Amino acid sequence: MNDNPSRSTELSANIRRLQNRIEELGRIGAITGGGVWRVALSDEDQEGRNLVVRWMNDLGLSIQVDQIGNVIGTRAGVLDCAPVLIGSHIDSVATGGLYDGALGVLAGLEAIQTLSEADLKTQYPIAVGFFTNEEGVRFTPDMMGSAVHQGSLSLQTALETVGTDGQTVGAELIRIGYAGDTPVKNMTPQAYLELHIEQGPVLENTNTTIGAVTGVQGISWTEFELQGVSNHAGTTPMHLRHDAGYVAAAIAVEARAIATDFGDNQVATIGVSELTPNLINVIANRARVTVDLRNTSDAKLHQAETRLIGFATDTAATEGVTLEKRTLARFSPVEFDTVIIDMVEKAAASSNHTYRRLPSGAGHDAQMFAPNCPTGMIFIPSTQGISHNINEFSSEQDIAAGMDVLMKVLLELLQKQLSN
Ligand code: HGY
Ligand code: MN
Ligand code: MN
Repeated sequence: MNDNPSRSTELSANIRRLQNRIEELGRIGAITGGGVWRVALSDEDQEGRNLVVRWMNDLGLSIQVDQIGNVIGTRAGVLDCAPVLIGSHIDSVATGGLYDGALGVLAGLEAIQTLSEADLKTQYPIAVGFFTNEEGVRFTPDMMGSAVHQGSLSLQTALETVGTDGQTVGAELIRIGYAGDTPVKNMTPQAYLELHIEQGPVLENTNTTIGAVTGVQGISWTEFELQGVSNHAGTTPMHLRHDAGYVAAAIAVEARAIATDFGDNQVATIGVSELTPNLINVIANRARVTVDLRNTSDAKLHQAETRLIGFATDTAATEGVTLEKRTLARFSPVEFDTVIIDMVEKAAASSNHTYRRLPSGAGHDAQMFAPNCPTGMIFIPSTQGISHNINEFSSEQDIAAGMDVLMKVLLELLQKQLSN
């Protein structure tokens, strides 16, 4: 075993092997025409998990599956203590790309394999993990597994969560064989690091290769269930209508108005809008609509939520439609560790990669670790800023740059005493 950390500067990962793994994992749940469907706790997620666990086994990692199905593989260090953890997710949205989440997990595997092939001993153990249900499209909230791992969501609440198809998280974990017995909240890493695609246009539009991520913006997911009265589209006078479809549409228009009026970083998305009976000549008696609000400022996000809910409540009352609302996810903005942000910038500069600081518009498992240990993220560009779309793409050159920065920061973390 080589314990000369200075040799570590010569370490370079095998990008072809990383690309091959991205493509191999991408064949699981592959959508004809491109992209992946690997929704949390589905058969496809199970198959993807099994593949990554096989790769962890091939590397001789000590593998733990916890009670919410998070999987962490660890390579021992000189010290017998909590590891430096590289993580992300392998579940996807229903119209996912090859890189969202998968890049971070497979880059972690590649980093460990590179260390082992160099026979390099590290002070701290290093671990790579994938967390259950990061996307939150079948079971809410998103980042479920990492939230339970770090104690901000109770295991029981998560296991009892009923998905969009009526199944519970607990039952599905058992069905796919990932209801582990390692207790959750069992580990706070020395540090947590995540390589991820930006999923937005900033890096590409500014010709920048590396993002030194400063934090994650606040996220608010609300579901409105509206109950009106079905009636004939032609015979029912307008003043006698209780049109759930109209209220759902009004909520959608108001969500966009909030983003327009607030400006700055405020975004608003109507992701789900379902009418019942959904027929051209029938006034909808039921509607389900979801609103995703995000802002880097928690205070402004609260203002946006208050305006949205006030509008929805008043509009439903005026229309004589009952309204039930459910908060599906609510995360305040988080800041990442300035020491790690500096490390990312220094590592990028040392390899002459262009870099810049930016907040993350998307949620990530990293945000669940940020309150508890030094945490940071490295972004690489998304072509045309596209993600949560089958056309998501990042170039091999940018992946190599992200891997290069990850290795450099990792090696520093693995040998460095970090103040907690
Ligand atoms: O919703 C998000 O930002 C993440 O993709 N789960
Ligand atoms: Mn992701
Ligand atoms: Mn995602």
